[in-house]
Amino acid sequence: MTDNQLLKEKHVEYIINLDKKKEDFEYWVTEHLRMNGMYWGLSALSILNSIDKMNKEETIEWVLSCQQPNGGFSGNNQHDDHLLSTLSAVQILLQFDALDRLNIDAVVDYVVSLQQPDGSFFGDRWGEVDTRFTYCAVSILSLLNKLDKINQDKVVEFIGKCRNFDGGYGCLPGAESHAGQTFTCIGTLAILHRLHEIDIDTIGWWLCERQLPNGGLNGRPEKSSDVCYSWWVLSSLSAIDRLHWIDQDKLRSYIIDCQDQETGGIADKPQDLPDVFHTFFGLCGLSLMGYYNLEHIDPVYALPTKTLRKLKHLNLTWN
Ligand code: GRG
Ligand code: ZN
Repeated sequence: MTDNQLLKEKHVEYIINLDKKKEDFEYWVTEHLRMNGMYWGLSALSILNSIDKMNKEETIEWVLSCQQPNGGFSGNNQHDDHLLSTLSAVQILLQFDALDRLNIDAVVDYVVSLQQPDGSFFGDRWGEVDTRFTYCAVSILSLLNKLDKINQDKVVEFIGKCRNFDGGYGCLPGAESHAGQTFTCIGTLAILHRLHEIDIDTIGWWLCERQLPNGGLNGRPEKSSDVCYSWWVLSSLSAIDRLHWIDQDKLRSYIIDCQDQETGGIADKPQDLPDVFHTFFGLCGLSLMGYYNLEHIDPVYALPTKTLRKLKHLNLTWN
């Protein structure tokens, strides 16, 4: 147990040192996910108002070097393109104010080519379908002001098929409700300004029932709490204006207890080892709840609100 202190400086240290841990096993097993990792780390620094601690030019060059001939981005050099890494690449460039250096038309063609007749999206050329990929596609096109290039009604129709009786959403039609997938579906509907078409109170209840007696949130019934649901659940509640349906002070204490007092960083559960994914999403949760004077993160785009406000074409109705 700790007092309620957020170890801001230690978390900044933890993140900027991640790229120096090249002797670690974990560094190499996550090598193909470097683009996602870079987005989590950079965005965590943004929330902590320390984005200047990152080597801007070197990072931009590396991101641009991962754009493939088909327009999509890979997770690292010598890997294959995917919608997941393409969204992270756009999110990184946007935070560095470097979208003008991106071959936007190629990205848009890539995303558009992955939409299927039923409105769903493949994640890449290999044809896996998942509501995560729908969210990535819609977020990318919205950030680039190119949503008119896809069939948005079909997207909404497909998302509707992934909704379950409990109000939550799965990765495919008929799949179990999961908070992560619920974020992707609520986020997609929010971006397309179609949230008013769903039953907000039913999904609100399912989401707030994710809080456990220890204050943490789980991702579906009977599962244990995990800090990353402080994003997947809380962002969804925030987008539907139901953040006050959970006990925020108890969640704050849970996240604080997951900090590593020595190395900095936040873990999935108290006493576990920290990682950049849970560090970012733990900070996101605290930011959404308005604690510690953190930079505000947008619950739908998972980017700092101040960054999004520079994009005049966006209409952030949920903030
Ligand atoms: C820009 C924030 C952002 C996201 C991009 C990748 C993506 C779009 C969304 C991922 C949504 C998702 C499915 C999140 C859940 C991740 C997670 C913790 C999965 C663990 O699932 P299980 O079944 O864990 O291993 P539980 O907690 O259910 O035991
Ligand atoms: Zn987790």
